[in-house]
Amino acid sequence: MKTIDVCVSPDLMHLYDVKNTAVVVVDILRATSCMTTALACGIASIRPFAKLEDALAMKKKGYFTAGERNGEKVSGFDLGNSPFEYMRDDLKGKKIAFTTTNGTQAIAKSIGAPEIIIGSFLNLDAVVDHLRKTPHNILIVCAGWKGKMNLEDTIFAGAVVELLVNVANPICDAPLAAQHLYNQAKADMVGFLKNSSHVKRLNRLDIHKDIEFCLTPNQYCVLPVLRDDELVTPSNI
Ligand code: 3SL
Repeated sequence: MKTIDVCVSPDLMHLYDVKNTAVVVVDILRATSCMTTALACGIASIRPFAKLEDALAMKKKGYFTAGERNGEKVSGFDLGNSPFEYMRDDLKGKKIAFTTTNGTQAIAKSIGAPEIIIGSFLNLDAVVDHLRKTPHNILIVCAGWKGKMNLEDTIFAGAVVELLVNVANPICDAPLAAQHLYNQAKADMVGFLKNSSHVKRLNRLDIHKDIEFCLTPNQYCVLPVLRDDELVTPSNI
């Protein structure tokens, strides 16, 4: 049976070997929820950048610039990090250069894996269906917050572990802990997370509707995949 593991912070990536591994990058609030929404709503591709200036430089190449630092839209960027911003008709078919405080850093640290996919509650079933079929071992990389773990990404990881229970074997305690957390949280994720650090941070920005949306499972049946430096939703996976 293939194995499943959870890296609770990108700062722990040195402990994991991504060769022969399908990596699922997750930043529930809000980067990977935003990426999922954007691609589901018809954006052609998203190029993730760890550095702000690298994303900004893509403007000259015709890309929309998008993302945040500390939760707020970067000055001079076209778009921020709310999923609702990506539902606009005029963005259909456009390319986006995207950088965020944690989510795109986690993608950068996953480079080298044969498969890098984007997970969120919004596309949970699409992620799980794909992971059932992959021949690779599975690693869920939680973006956390500036090197620290957070509850919402770990709960998502636990949902994946739970849904793959007969297909992938937890290889250490992190996937087991994540699974326990998910089972505690699943009946009321918004309530469970109300005292969590990032929910409190985002509440200060008055974006409660983003939080509720990002915690709603299976809004979209898309699987964003990193191909040639861009996140796309190919039909042949
Ligand atoms: O850190 C990130 O990648 C973001 O998703 C953070 S925020 O939700 O926009 O604050």
